Amino acid sequence: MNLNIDQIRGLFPVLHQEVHGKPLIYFDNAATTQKPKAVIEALVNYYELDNSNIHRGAHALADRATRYYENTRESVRDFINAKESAEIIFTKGTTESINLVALTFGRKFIGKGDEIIISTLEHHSNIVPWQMLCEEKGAILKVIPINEAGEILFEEFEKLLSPKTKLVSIVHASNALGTINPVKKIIDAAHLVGAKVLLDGAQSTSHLEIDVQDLDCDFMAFSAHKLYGPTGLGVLFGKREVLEAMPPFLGGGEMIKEVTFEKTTYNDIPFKFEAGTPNIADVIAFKAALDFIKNLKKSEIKAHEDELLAYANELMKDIKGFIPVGTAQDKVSVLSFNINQMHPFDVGQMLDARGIAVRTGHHCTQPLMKRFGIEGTVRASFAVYNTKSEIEQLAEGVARIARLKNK
Ligand code: C6P
Repeated sequence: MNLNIDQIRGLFPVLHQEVHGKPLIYFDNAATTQKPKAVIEALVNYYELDNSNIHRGAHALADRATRYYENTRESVRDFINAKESAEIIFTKGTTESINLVALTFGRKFIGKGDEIIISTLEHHSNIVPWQMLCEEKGAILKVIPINEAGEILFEEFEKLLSPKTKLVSIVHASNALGTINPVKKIIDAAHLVGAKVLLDGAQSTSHLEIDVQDLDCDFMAFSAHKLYGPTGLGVLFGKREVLEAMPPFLGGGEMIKEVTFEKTTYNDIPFKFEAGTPNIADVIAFKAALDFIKNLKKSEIKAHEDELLAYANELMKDIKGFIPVGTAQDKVSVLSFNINQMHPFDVGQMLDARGIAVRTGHHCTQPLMKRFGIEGTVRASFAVYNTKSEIEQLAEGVARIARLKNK
């Protein structure tokens, strides 16, 4: 089956507008994807028909809202093939999911002299929480180096592993370069020394089939807003036995079984990690995003995006002054580049004037930019609703901007 991209575009109201008098070309999908009508309608329906607090009301609206909320949990379980929906915790996003692990698992199980391994490719969200934990506990942060293409050096990773390694926290697909890490191999090697593994799935979940049972990761963190879903919502997957061994994250309503002034007993997972009234509306609407992806099939989405990336590379490679950054063999649809002697922000502004939305800068990966000796890049990231004709317009824009500089 070939995807009908025109039909898919019809489902995204935001795409049909002009910016600076030009039709919008949205290539900032790694920052956040646009939302299909079904997601927007689910939000409106919830507030118009079902708005109610969940898990505690004795009335029809509360029952309905609770059922829809838990339906999404089941959809997420299915989406990543977790064993049970109790292993799915709703958070504010990837950032909060990673911090949750650092502040609960990390505080309990990582101590002085223990080691945490991350990679050069990490987003700040997967660096800073571990630095904070290391500072607090006297633990040590180790970093896997990468090659010029932006691929981790697996042999170097193996050298870093030891019985002192308590956690490997690694990005599945890089937001800045698109590199897909060999996570299955990484997880297997980490488990051999008894370390747990957290996957940062912020950029992989919208492009790649995810099976957490097959991967055997202990944790996976991702955000709904990069998956055609609402902002302010994320997921932490954790294996039951690991989640059960962890202390709670925030204290408050919902995460308890019984409270007395002397002692509190905690609720079962996943509720132990969901204190307070959660982001009910966005959780409910997220199901529509997951259904959208499921209906199209991930493999079809990936095939279309791969084709767009290959076409972009083909059109750009001969542009004088075009410098690709991140040329890994295995990539998601991220094209990061610079134009000789131009500041990425200036390039971004000139593309914006043509209606083309890209992201510029360090992409919250400053150590990675430093590794390449650059301040930042221009990043065009593609989603299922992008077209070859949009890629042609990007290439034409880049060629014109590069010519201006070369004059
Ligand atoms: N990257 C980008 O433009 P939040 O903000 O919590 O939803 O996701 C954080 C995050 C963590 N890891 C990776 C690999 C990411 O790409 C992101 C978000 C966006 O690249 C915003 S900086």
